[in-house]
Amino acid sequence: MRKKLPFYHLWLLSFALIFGVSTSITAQNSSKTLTQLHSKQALKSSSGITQQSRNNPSSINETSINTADRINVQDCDQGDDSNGFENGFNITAESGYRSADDFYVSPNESLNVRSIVFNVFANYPVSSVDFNFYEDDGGKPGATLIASETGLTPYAQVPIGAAFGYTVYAIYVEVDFNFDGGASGTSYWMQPEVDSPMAFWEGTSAGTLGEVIHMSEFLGPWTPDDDGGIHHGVFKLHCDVVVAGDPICFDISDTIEPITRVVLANIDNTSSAAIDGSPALEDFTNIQGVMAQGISYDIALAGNTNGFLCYFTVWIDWNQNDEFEADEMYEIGYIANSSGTDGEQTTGTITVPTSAVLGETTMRVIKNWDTSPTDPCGVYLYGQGEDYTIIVEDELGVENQTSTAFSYYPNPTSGVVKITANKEINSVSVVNILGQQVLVKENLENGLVDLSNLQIGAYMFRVAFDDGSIENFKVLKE
Ligand SMILES: [Ca+2]
Ligand SMILES: [Ca+2]
Ligand SMILES: [Ca+2]
Repeated sequence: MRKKLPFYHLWLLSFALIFGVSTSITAQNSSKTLTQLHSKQALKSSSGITQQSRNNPSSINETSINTADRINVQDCDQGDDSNGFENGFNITAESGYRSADDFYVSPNESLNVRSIVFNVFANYPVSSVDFNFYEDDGGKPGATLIASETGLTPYAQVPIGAAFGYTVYAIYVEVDFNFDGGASGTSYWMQPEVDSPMAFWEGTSAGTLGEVIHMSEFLGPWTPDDDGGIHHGVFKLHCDVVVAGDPICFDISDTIEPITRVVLANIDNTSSAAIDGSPALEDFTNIQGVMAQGISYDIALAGNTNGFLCYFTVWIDWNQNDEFEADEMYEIGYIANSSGTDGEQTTGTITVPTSAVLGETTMRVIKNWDTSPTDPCGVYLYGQGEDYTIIVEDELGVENQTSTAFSYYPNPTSGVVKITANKEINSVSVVNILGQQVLVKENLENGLVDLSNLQIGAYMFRVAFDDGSIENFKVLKE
């Protein structure tokens, strides 16, 4: 099993503390480790997850500081930006590890920091934040603690992405610290700690502000980050209390186990079955499905389950308010041990509400390991999302276009039922009152279904048309 459990992390943490397992901590038993995330895994992540293509409204995308221009920089808003969640450095309180990064106050300036924003990999929002500040001692944190604040409650923790099996949060903390630049400018070191089962400060190799992250293990000496000595912490120091950015909507934090086929109405879309071979949220909004108010449609979904059991849920924004609400959600079902190309599928029915707003709207399909997804904007460990466009049409308009003219007779019948429709019938299935399917017809000759071999009783007919619509009716066999 690969389910992540907080106590598992705590156990590992204890293990690490007792046995001194360097700084590398197994984040989850799917063989991922996060430390200091190893470079190899950082590479795997950057190749597997297309960070650039993702809508990543990171709040930390403001002005970055060029250290060469330090004398003239604005001290407010300094810090380094996210670079696609390359790496993480342990800042879990009481983990035995400390991570610190530096900032700078210009000569004859006093920097009043009123909010600090920093990016953290964690499973959940953190409970509280501590900040310790040290003087600079020749390019590393000095021994003297010059300022400290503990037990701070963030005023916002915004999910902005996912990596290494964790959600990435932009954490916003209101503070009131003053730092003096002195006559010739001064560097200081900020050491954040967070109360969390496991949390890592995002590091970027594209950072430019001052020195790289320095680490100290079990109160030992400070040394440059032990994953190459190239990573700066992702944070910003602000001289006002900044407004939190928008959260990301949907992501996969560990492995993209893809949706491989979606069949609904006139949509029949096949996509890559390769693990980590397509984006977490695949954009198929150029594909338009046409559905009519009040009509029911069969849906069939397939995917690569990577040897596990995966559930599918579909949302359609019927009221076109750009949100997927609970009454717009369809939990379709699950498949297990499917390659995504073996024909395994889960099926269901989606009935367009008669109140659905006419015109263009969005459908999201989410596949998730182990549990049926119920959050259209969630960050999931294993799976994929796909977005499509749905055109909602007026029921009358569709009937005028396609002239359903659907009928069946005789009813009751002693043998044959004749079905007529002005559109192509794909299949007919007949189910008895016990719910057992007793008859399936793929190719109807003259629309005739013969019940003469069946027992007397009531039967439910389900007629699926080539355009994806369906008709259900009951026939009595005498
Ligand atoms: Ca730095
Ligand atoms: Ca896909
Ligand atoms: Ca909606």
